Amino acid sequence: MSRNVRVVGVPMDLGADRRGVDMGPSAIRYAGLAAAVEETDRECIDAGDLNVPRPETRASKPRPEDGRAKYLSETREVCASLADVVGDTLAAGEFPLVLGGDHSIAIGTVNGAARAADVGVVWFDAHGDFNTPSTSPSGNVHGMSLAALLGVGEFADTSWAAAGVDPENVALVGIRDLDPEERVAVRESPATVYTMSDVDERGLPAVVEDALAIAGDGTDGVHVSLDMDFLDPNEAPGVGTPVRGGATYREAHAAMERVADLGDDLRTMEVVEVNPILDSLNGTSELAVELVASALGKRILR
Ligand code: Z70
Ligand code: MN
Ligand code: MN
Ligand code: MN
Repeated sequence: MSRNVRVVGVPMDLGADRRGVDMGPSAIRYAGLAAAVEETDRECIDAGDLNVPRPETRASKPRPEDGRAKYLSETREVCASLADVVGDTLAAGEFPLVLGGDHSIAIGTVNGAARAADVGVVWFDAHGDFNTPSTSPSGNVHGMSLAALLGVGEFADTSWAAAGVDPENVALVGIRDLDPEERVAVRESPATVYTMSDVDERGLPAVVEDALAIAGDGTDGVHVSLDMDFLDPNEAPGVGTPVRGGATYREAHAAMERVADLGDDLRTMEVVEVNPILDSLNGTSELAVELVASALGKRILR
């Protein structure tokens, strides 16, 4: 794989309560993203950031038609533009690398990725992001994005799932925090869930190999969605919703090295939920950059 990388920043924090993830794209760039990408023998082109409305300029109370989901219309608009940028980037033969922002942006990335191809998804996260407006305890869309993409519950009648991703081709990895009704939805879904218990039993590389095989089975390519709270808070303190018991530094690198084995079948990637305000000296962004480099094929012996 030697497609040039086009970086798209999405300073989105409409989908999360802990304000600060909107600064993620800047922090990841400051941590040396372009240089790290270029070390993998690709050109790194920066497309800048998409426009995202400031929450202060909008009503935070959900519209009656949105149930408990906050800023759902604004999120839909940003995700529609992101899908266009990702679709155009792929059409131009480049590799879209999307920087969040909160995890609601995956709705845009995956819709763009799936525009001209059949894609599977591997979702690295502490959380399932499988809530719907009626099951969400918080009303935050970043906890609903995978459900939206797969047309779960009330999302079945919406355009969110336009991507047409087959849940059989979706695997979640690193899961350790599910809300009660979310747990039911995720168990009912044909998507495969690898919890941290599976990781403990089998080791992360073996779990990731299975997850990638599920996403790649019969599809044209794989989208990798990396929520930085997949990692343990000791490694990645700069995230909005830290959950103990996550992947270690070395496990996360090993996981991304398996991702790199996909070669050209890795169609798109996004890194989300970096919160520089809660971070320690930008370390979480530095780790995000390292993990992107591993996913793009950087090796210790080169
Ligand atoms: C909770 C909710 C969530 C990410 C937190 C949290 C969801 N299940 N997702 N951080 N990335 O509010 O729905
Ligand atoms: Mn998430
Ligand atoms: Mn998460
Ligand atoms: Mn299929």
